[in-house]
Amino acid sequence: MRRAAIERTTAETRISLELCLEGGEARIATGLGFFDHMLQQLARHGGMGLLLEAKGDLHVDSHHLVEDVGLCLGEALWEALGDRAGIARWGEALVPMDETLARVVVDLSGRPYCVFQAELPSVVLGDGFQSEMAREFFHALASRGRFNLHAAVLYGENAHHKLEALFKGLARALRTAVRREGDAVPSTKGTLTA
Ligand SMILES: [Mn+2]
Repeated sequence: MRRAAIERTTAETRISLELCLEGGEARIATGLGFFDHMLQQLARHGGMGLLLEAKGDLHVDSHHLVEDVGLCLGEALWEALGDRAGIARWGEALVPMDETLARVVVDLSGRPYCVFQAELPSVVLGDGFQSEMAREFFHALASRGRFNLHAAVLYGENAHHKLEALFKGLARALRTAVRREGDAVPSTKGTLTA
């Protein structure tokens, strides 16, 4: 089973996370209902098991918590993938949600890079999730997960739809990329972790 557990405590957040790439239960509590909803999408449609408890300084705003969860999830993904032997490596998804269409493409290359293109209105969703934080989450995830992540909303109107389509796209793209197809490390360089 490819899995990893991360514990991270700072003056701003306290996070406990377990990720299993072979699936499993999703129990997610971040204190932000909308963020929980997005991470549930990621786990369910990504075929991942995800146990996450996160507490943060939400009285400041959602920035520290959302970014730090992204960092921890990225670190867990990096660890769970191990030597990456046999993985598909690339994954892509086009996900519509009503009037919105999102495109997410990943390369589990060992190289961090995030391109995030979405015109999002500056709004608060649910009990404190700022729409701007989606970009921070995607950047943190790609940075600590050391992979290329290109996420774009091609068109759409509703902020909830745009964000949900992005998270579902991320889920489907990762699900494809982490899938085992053989035994060899998929790189002419011979490694995806050096
Ligand atoms: Mn929804």
